[in-house]
Amino acid sequence: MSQESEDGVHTICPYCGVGCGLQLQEGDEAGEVNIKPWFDAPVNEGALCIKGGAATEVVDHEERLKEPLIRDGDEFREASWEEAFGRVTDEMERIREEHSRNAMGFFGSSKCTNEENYLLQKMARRYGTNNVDNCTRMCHASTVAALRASLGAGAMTNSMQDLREEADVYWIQGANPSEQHPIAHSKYFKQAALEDTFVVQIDPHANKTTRDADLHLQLKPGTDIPLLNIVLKTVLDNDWVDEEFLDERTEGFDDVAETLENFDLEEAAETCGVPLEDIQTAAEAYATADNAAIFTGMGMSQHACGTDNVQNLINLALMTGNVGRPGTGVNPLRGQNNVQGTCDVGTMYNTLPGYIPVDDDEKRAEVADVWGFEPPADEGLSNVEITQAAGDQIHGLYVMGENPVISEPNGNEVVENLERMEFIVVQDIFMTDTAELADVVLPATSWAERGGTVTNTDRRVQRMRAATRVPGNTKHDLEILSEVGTRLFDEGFEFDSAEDIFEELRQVMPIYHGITYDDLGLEGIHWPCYEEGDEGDPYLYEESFDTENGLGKLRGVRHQPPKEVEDAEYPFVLTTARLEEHYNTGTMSTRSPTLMRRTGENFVDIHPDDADSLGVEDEEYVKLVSRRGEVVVKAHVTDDIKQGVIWSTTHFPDSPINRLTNDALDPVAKIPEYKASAAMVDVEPNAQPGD
Ligand SMILES: Nc1nc2c(c(=O)[nH]1)N[C@H]1C(S)=C(S)[C@@H](COP(=O)(O)OP(=O)(O)OC[C@H]3O[C@@H](n4cnc5c(=O)[nH]c(N)nc54)[C@H](O)[C@@H]3O)O[C@H]1N2
Ligand SMILES: Nc1nc2c(c(=O)[nH]1)N[C@H]1C(S)=C(S)[C@@H](COP(=O)(O)OP(=O)(O)OC[C@H]3O[C@@H](n4cnc5c(=O)[nH]c(N)nc54)[C@H](O)[C@@H]3O)O[C@H]1N2
Ligand code: SF4
Ligand SMILES: [Mo]
Repeated sequence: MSQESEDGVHTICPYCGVGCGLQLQEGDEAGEVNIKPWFDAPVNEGALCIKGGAATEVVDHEERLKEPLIRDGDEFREASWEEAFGRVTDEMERIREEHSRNAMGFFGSSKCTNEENYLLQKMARRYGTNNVDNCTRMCHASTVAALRASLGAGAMTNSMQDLREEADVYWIQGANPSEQHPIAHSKYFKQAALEDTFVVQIDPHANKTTRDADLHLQLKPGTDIPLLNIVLKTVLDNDWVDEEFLDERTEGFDDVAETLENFDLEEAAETCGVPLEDIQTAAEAYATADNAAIFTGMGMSQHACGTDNVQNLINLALMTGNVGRPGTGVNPLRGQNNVQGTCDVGTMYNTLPGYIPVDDDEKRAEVADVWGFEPPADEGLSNVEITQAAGDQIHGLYVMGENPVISEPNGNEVVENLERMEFIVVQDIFMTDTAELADVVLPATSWAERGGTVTNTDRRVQRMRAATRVPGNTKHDLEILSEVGTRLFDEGFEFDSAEDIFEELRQVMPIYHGITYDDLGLEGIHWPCYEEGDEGDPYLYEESFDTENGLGKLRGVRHQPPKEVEDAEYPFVLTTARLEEHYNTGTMSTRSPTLMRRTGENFVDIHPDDADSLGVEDEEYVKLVSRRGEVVVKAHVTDDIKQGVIWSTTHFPDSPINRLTNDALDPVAKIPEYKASAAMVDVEPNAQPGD
């Protein structure tokens, strides 16, 4: 309470990973809250984007879930918490007895705090399974895999502040920070771009980030590896390699050199659909800058070759010595407000809290000492794999704050599979398309109604604080998990507060070990923070990498076309991405009047030449069809998109684009190929969304 003042409480925006601070003040009615700027907020100093500014519109929304619901035939009926808890624990126990400990899956939530996710993954492991995961699997899993293997930590190498002050070049590949991380962009990167930072953007779609770009390379989706191989070869051929850095701090360069030996520059440029000279101009700008920084996003990560895509960016950074200094590095801007933290605390099928591999016997024993039970050593299934195995290996699912029916690829199959599940419990703040398939729906409190910690994109752990009373019969995610855990296992799940859980969490997580609630204060602390009083590191790898031998690892990679490419029947490459004014599966943003005012329905961007040959008019409804499904959306005829490519969004559950996307996975990180499927445009007169 000490942080409260008459201006309300200090907390963190619930949308993206930038981690903007804001102040919340309670209104007269339960659930009613108002936003005030927090001018000293460490990340944003009072600024908010359109989503942050409208964030309270969903807090006291009339459609909030307020009572536990239990399925009764095709309908739901309201139930008491006692009945709902009883049903959840009975079913979980039954599933383990009738099938096995690995017949349940658990989805954590990057909308929830570190403490809540910590408790969820602990519950999964106490149940006996590592089938626990979060939305990072659909997001930056491949980035994290490549960064961890080659540099050591699966996070931004640098901080927004040093990137703003020191970088001479921004290399932005497959990311749109101006719209997806708007305050990071307006407060940090745009300022630099307006001064003298040279901006290269590599994206099939022009967007607001393009306005600051000095050079936009409009490549065909799925051709990032050949584009980067042109860059690497150009660096080599022109002796722009940082020999000293390569010799002293890296290994694996020979492998890259070998990959590029018989590499045909012209042919590769043709594959990418970008003029060779433009790629070479970009290469020169990056390689000859004093400090050059890479930003990487979903355009790189969401491919079946996502891990290799990011590895090639790491190859570029290491070859030119652009890591380990302010203004450099390889920087994934993380997605949800707490996706970084959700991964940090071990809500993943292969790592315990603090990125301890589940099969590391020694470290697992240390965790077991604190937990009082041994977590399982066998890797679990990822969230997409859990859905794919529904009805076969997986019979029960605990979903906290995810919406796989709309967010996972090949959505028709997701629905079919979830319908085959014996038991699903969904814990959410709204009735979602996933909750519609559940047996029990538990109403959670929202971000404005509870406290805890979240970790933003540059690894800053910050406190959220409750601003308002709890509406209806909702409960905090933490209370729900604590109750379910205690009923199932008696011990290990009783906590009085989020801080109590944090105290346990720091015992098993060396990278958070030095952080306490008191020290977090209003500024937060960057991890790694091993001992109390450590300041944390705003940028990583000054002296050495966090790999076993301290060296950064290069590895040559070759072009791998998307798993499904266009053909006579499905002649377009469909790629999917985001809008500034909407958010993921739209559960929150489509309920926000301010956000709906700007864009109220889904659409597809089609190049004018393609529209001409199809006979499509601007604003006309068209049916998009792939091998897996179809959806009706409005056509936007625009040369923002590359010819031969069509571009749509995931935000509108009424026209769910994931009914079309391909569920091919990256073999290392298991991320789906959301950014390239083959599709056709069917010009049906009078088609309407929902047809
Ligand atoms: N406003 C808003 N902000 C958000 C979100 C939101 O939904 N709305 N979601 C949050 C989340 S969860 C995440 S993960 C982040 C994501 O933030 P970003 O990483 O910026 O994600 P996207 O917009 O999906 O994709 C980025 C760009 O990749 C491009 N692209 C598509 N295919 C390719 C390709 O093959 N190669 C290349 N080089 N580019 C390609 C798209 O055109 C798009 O401009 O945003 C977070 N912030
Ligand atoms: N085609 C395509 N598909 C994609 C992507 C893409 O670019 N293209 N992007 C992928 C990416 S990057 C991501 S991150 C995923 C996102 O996929 P999801 O995580 O499934 O989508 P969200 O809409 O963020 O779902 C969050 C859920 O949490 C609920 N929620 C909000 N606050 C709380 C809370 O306090 N407690 C609880 N219990 N619940 C809460 C929301 O109502 C919502 O239902 O989508 C992926 N899907
Ligand atoms: S940039 Fe992200 S964290 Fe900041 S106000 Fe906007 S949505 Fe919220
Ligand atoms: Mo994401």
